[in-house]
Amino acid sequence: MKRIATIQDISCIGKCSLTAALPIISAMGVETAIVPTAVLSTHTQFQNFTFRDLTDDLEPIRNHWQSQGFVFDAIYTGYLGSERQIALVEDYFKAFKTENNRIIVDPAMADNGKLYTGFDTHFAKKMSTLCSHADIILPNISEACLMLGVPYPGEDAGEATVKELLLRLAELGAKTVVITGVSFADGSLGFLGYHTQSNTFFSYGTEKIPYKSHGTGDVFASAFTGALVNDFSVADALKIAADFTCACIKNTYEDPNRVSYAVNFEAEIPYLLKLVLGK
Ligand code: PXL
Repeated sequence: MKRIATIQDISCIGKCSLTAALPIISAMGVETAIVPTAVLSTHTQFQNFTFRDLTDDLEPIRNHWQSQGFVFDAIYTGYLGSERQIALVEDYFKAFKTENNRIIVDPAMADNGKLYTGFDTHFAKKMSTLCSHADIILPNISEACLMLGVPYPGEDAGEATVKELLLRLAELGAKTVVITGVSFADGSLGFLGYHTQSNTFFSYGTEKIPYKSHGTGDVFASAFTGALVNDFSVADALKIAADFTCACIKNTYEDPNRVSYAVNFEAEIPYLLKLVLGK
């Protein structure tokens, strides 16, 4: 069985980070080893959330895993709580990167041009160094701009602007850079990416649902990781992730009991498996 390691927080309520990654990647038939970086009562979009910092556990967990000789088909990181955590995650990359596996970094730290509570521009710069060690990075437009230190052009930034961001992100060093949440001229919403080795752009859009849900970046990155480890190409794994995420947002939008702080990804897991098994 394939196995990945994912390093991010546990938000007890909010269906993001590990509470999205673990069920989604496991459902795709991939063992999902987790490194919880913190335990929060909710994600940080709520007021007065609790935060149990687990930074001191990161090094002992890595040491123990190394002593046992564990290997991983991918290492996927999402929300990280501090610059120190980013440095400790770089040690995981050094310890577990092989010629045959891939590092996926989703620099989850901002949306709509604003950093999440608790982060500053220095943190964003540090996140860009983590991205430089990745094979594939998955920022949204806000995260891309914050890592590059350029002004935020808004969610409706045109393709030309996003392509410029991609070229600058590519200079950080990842093999494939992808910006998510891109609005296309035909009215669709999706991703625009750039393969550095072949110097080529690629893109994909799905129906734009008039609803913004929290945690969709984590759902996208998790489905992408699961599909990639299931031997889909980067481009096809990204399409699966986009189709699944779109279905999750649509499901949430159509749910009369929806909550704004979480996305209904569970209901669409059967659809995700159809996408993966139908290859
Ligand atoms: O979905 C990204 C995310 C993950 N983890 C925590 C968050 C957020 C976004 O707000 O607060 C703790």
